[in-house]
Amino acid sequence: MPAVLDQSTIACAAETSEFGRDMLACLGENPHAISPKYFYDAQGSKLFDRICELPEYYVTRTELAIFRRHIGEMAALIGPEAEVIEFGAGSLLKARLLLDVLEAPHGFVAIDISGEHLNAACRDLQRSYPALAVEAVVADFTHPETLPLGHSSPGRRVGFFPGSTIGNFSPVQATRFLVAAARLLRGGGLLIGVDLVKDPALLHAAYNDTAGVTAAFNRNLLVRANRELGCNFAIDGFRHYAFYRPELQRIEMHLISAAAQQISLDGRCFRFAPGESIHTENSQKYTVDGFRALATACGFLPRASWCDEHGLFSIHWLESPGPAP
Ligand code: AVI
Repeated sequence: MPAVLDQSTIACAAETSEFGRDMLACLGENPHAISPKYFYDAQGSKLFDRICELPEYYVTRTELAIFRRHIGEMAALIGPEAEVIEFGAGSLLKARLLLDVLEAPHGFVAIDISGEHLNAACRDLQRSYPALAVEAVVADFTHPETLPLGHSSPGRRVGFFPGSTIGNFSPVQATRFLVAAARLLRGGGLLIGVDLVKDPALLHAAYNDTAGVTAAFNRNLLVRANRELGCNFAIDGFRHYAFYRPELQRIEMHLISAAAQQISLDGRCFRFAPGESIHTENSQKYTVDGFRALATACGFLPRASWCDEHGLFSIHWLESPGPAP
């Protein structure tokens, strides 16, 4: 993407890019909503890394503590010569914890839509584990049924999906993902991190940090739309708003228009009234039993679940019965 776009290139980007089409749909519909996947440009990924370090954001450090404590049991359940497939690739820190204790892992495949980040992370991993077959697959991991994966391992195929990213899927997307993953991982299983229902005050703090990093992460969507699509969002004209909906067991993130304003995209003009919202993310929280029931309905056999002592976060080992595909 060139640093400065002329108007015809921008109009074209709005029409032809997936982000452009989705933003047009978002602005044109009421209520306005867009997928949280558009948060993660280079700046959004950096802001998310900062969120993971925040004192209020318990998710990352709690999941890491559970991994560190129980990784031996997890590795024993997975067994020898596994081929590990990570859905989405962050720093691969959690994958390293697993690879360090697995018995003779056969291969590691990381799947992510962002090729640049993925390739760098995989090169690093290969340097640390020279005997391991490391592969980077640039693809949309939210659709496991479309992944171009051959099966070469003598051991089990094991999906690895930490971070509670499944919480950012809608209930329909989560079900579709788990059904497709159960098929892909038949004969093996899925090790998955899932955030839990908890005191709403803790959730509120985690998504409304005092340093304002989550607010910047939310607003970065508008910065990205201005840069890539030629929109004219006044970044300060939208307020970060995150709250817990107990009846749906989810955090919702919104951007709220502070005043009446007009947003243009692709030669069209969209009016925002004061208080009007763009719904940017859901973060679903589960109970341990609720998530195990969902996994079972999608074709998995939940074999083990681990939590921290405060019941904030859970990790599940779900087996997928039957012969490998
Ligand atoms: C990536 N995902 C699990 C994060 C979450 O907690 O839902 C994204 C996030 N949104 C705001 N803070 C963090």
